[in-house]
Amino acid sequence: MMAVFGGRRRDDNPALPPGQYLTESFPVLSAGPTPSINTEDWEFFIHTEAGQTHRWTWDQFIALPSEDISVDIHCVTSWSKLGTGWRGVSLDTLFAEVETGFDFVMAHSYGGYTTNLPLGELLNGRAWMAYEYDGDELDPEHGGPARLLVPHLYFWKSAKWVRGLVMQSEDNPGFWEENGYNLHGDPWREERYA
Ligand SMILES: Nc1nc2c(c(=O)[nH]1)N[C@H]1C(S)=C(S)[C@@H](COP(=O)(O)O)O[C@H]1N2
Ligand SMILES: [Mo]
Repeated sequence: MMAVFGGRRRDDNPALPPGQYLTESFPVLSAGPTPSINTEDWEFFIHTEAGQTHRWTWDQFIALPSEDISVDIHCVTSWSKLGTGWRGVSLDTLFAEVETGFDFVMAHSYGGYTTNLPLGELLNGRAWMAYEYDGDELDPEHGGPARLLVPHLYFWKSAKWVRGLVMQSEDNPGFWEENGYNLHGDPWREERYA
């Protein structure tokens, strides 16, 4: 593949959504400090409307089937990075035993960040809990020990340091969505702001 950097040729690359430019670096965007999370204390949960909470310790999580993922990521601040390599657990795997009639999810992170997503867009091989980047354990500033990876939506939906998902009957806004970002965030439709 030919690399095309910034500038006026940026719109030529069909992998680039409208209004985006390519970057080779990996910028860090965090609304607050990087929490330090010990995997011994880490847990991940999915909470349903029936009051059920499915929980995974780090050892249970890491023992789940995982896959290598190569995807393009698109930040609403206009940088895109193509062909990023991750390892993670598909949300299909995590939701396999979860029974819910609710259509929306609020992702909650260590540190308090939240973001809302439609459940349907987390399933069918489109979203992961990523714990490796480029063959190494995920750097804390990029969301380690584990982050959400939902590459078909703007990258603010990929909650770093994610600790759990709460099922919701309605698409209530998360942190950035309450501050003017779009509820959905499809980069191909330029769903940047509300
Ligand atoms: N917990 C948490 N997750 C977050 C954020 C954040 O501030 N806190 N920022 C979001 C935004 S706006 C982007 S662009 C990406 C940035 O991920 P990176 O720092 O690994 O590039 O994380 C997203 N997930
Ligand atoms: Mo972002």
